[in-house]
Amino acid sequence: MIPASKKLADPIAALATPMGSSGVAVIRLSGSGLPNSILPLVRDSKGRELTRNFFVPRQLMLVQLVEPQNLQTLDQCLIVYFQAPNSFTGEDQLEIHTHGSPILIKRVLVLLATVGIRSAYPGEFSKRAFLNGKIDLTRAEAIMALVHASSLNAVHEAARQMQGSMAKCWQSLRETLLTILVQLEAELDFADEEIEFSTHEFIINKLLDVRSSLEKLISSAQTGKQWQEGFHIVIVGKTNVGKSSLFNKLLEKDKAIVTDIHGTTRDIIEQSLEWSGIQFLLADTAGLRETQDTIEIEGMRRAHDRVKTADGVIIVYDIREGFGEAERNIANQHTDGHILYIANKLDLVKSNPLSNNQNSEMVEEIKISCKTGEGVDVLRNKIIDKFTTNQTHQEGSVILVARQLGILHNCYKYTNAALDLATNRSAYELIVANLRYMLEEIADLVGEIGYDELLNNIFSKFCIGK
Ligand SMILES: Nc1nc2c(ncn2[C@@H]2O[C@H](COP(=O)(O)OP(=O)(O)O)[C@@H](O)[C@H]2O)c(=O)[nH]1
Ligand SMILES: [Mg+2]
Repeated sequence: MIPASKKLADPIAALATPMGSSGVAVIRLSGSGLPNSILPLVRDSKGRELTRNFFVPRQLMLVQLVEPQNLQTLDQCLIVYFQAPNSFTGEDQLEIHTHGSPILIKRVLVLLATVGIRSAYPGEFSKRAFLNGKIDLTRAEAIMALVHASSLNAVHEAARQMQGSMAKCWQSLRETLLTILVQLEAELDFADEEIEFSTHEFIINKLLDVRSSLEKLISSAQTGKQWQEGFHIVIVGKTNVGKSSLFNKLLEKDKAIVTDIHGTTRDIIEQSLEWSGIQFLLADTAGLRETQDTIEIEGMRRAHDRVKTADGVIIVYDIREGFGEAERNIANQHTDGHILYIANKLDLVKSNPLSNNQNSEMVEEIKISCKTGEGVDVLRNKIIDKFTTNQTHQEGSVILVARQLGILHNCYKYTNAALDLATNRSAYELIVANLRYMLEEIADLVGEIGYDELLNNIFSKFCIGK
């Protein structure tokens, strides 16, 4: 059997940039034997053979890539060498910067395989970085989050996490938990009877600290989720008021069908878009009216559901009819109060002022015309303002992958259980158990790196023989 460490260093290669025609493509290599193993595939700019000394760490070297059988040149390219352990993976690493030709890239990958450098599995570089202690799991996940970021805010957040912001949070939580655990276990070992009152107080206070940090994290993760996935905005209103026209206008494309026939839109039509670096998911819905049509009824049900869960609701009505009961009913379903009232078809009142409905209820509305485009820009800015304020992406708000969010919720559950037990001054062994569950979850999250050191560190500060 190959020893684990040997297996790990097995050299791998992968295209790090998207496959397609481009100025430059980067092929990444990692593992043992580099750069020696690629020597048959490279020559210097004059066509001379190279030795491994040619590759000075962290310097871009100009080389020719050649077919090893007939030395035919494939490309002139740049190679940079990162010497272990000073590389992303912690292994010897190379980056080959070729021109971005898909045929060339495939050929290079085949040639690399012929010299014993196989194609990497998805995520294998990051996995190696983790296994070699270069990054913890939260940082590995931050790299994924950065690659898939859907807004500028998400990019900033991922960058912070790559620098270890989440790892620090978890680490500090872990330290607090360990402090409580150590104190409690020591007392349980040495005390014959009751736990001292001061210890009891200490445990309660520390657990309250833990709970409040967890609450902060959970709430900022919820905001973070919106920044990552986009703010969900739904357009609702009666039929024929111009919802689909507005949807198209905001998207600046003709996506939803617009006709003067009532009940044209039946299903929810969605489109994501970005304004000022913020991601939105805009939804057009079936108009609300009395109908026997089964499909339309289902469409309306879905529209109502959306109103309840959306981050923002845009209620559209015909300016000539004004805001009435139907619109008020929709507004009542959305409890967060993130609603904009849009009086559409302004052009028609301008051309016929008498058509304005005097019975319209007073609401703070934005008057627009989807036909002329008047007011649509104002509305767009209002959407950004209204639906994203109070949710400003601050330093503290975090975007967590589902796995981390799950662990956060579990920890919250265990902390509450421990607090209940501690308040009753009973079953301290169960508090210990809850603390241990949490520590296990967190260890899963960040990996076991540094666990022993951390324990030693905490024990060294703790005077057990008091
Ligand atoms: N005059 C005028 N007509 C509009 C305006 N917005 C939409 N319409 C028309 O109203 C009708 C219904 O529009 P549509 O967007 O399908 O409404 P929906 O049922 O709410 O989605 C269509 O004939 C549109 O051309 C507007 O601002 N002014
Ligand atoms: Mg429609």
